[in-house]
Amino acid sequence: MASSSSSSSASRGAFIVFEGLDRCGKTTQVSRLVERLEKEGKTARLQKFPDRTTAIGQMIDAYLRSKADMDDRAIHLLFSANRWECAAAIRRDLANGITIIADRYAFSGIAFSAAKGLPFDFCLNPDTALPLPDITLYLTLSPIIASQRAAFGEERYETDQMQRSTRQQFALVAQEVVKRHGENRWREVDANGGIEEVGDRIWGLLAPLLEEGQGGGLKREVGELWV
Ligand code: Z5A
Ligand code: MG
Repeated sequence: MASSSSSSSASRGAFIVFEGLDRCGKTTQVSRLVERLEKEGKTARLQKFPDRTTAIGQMIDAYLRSKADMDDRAIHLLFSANRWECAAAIRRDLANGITIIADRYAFSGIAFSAAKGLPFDFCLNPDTALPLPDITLYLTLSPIIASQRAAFGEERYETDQMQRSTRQQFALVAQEVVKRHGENRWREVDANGGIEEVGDRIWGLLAPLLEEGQGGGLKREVGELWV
């Protein structure tokens, strides 16, 4: 799942998160970005959330595939715990100059659980002080196109009602990120169009951050989410 290699760079890696509703193309774009960065001589690692390979991740996987039921708060906390068990490795790799590209993060955690009716603050709090992404790219796609893409509807949250309500919650999450961490930390990307076209949009948006990193500008500490 992960792609990585070592780095001799003195500046830290960038922490880039992809978010968005189902089938908007996150996994496709995350994989392409890791490849493109490595071709350009940067070191990068893909981190998927949920990370279904850990013991906690396997419980989440069973829940998502409707093989197990769980209390809404309990599953929410497991998604958060799944991020916490990866947090030290993310900080370590960033410090070693490796760019981390995350396929979903705490923002999905809030949006999906709040869409089920849990209080927004309850959904936000367990992730407080996780590594703060340098930028989150929120991919937007027409719901009709998303629902026509391969495998939509196989997992628990893949219903029109849930997607609509999650979209509303993502808008509130975006406001919270901008309020607490500034507008540069959250960027919307139009995910309509071909894979390459969307990839070029993403590359264009990331250029300032990646150039800053190459120039040694990413020496500032990795922040703490919501702090
Ligand atoms: N969840 C949660 O509740 N709480 C949390 O804290 C977290 C997650 C972290 C599983 O996530 C569920 O977990 C998810 C949120 C919840 N719920 N739902 N529903 P996941 O990340 O494992 O889900 P996934 O299975 O990877 O699906 P996805 O992420 O929704 O899809 P995607 O990554 O955005 O899309 P894709 O796999 O890149 O592309 C989908 C298809 O479209 C594929 O056939 C591609 O080849 C095609 N594609 C991609 N881009 C294009 C373009 N541009 N044109 C045409 N076709 C394209
Ligand atoms: Mg995906």
